[in-house]
Amino acid sequence: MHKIVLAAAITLLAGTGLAAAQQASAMHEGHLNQLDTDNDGGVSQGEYQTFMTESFVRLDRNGDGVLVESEVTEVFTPEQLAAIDANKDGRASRNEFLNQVMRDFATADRGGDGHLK
Ligand SMILES: [Ca+2]
Ligand SMILES: [Ca+2]
Ligand SMILES: [Ca+2]
Repeated sequence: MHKIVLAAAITLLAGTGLAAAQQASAMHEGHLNQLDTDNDGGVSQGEYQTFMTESFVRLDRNGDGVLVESEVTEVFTPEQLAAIDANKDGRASRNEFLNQVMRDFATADRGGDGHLK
């Protein structure tokens, strides 16, 4: 479950917007290359955070700075949204979203060097 947000964002990047949950294990080299904006062969925390911030903006259709279920119905299940919604107010703020995705980054960064390769 820890890769849910990354998988959903990659789905957004790919332009499908559907079936993110089914693609939770689909983080392969081609996706990482798209996040690797300086082409150094790895995805740094900064590259990851930049990408995820852009993803948040794309998801937040009404631009109010929070994601509600109707905005993310195509990429998150209600359970996934609840996992992001740390303060349980029914909405995922930008900080809650970024906290979750940076935890995902740390989990995925098995080498602990701050880069995903
Ligand atoms: Ca890079
Ligand atoms: Ca919104
Ligand atoms: Ca919240």
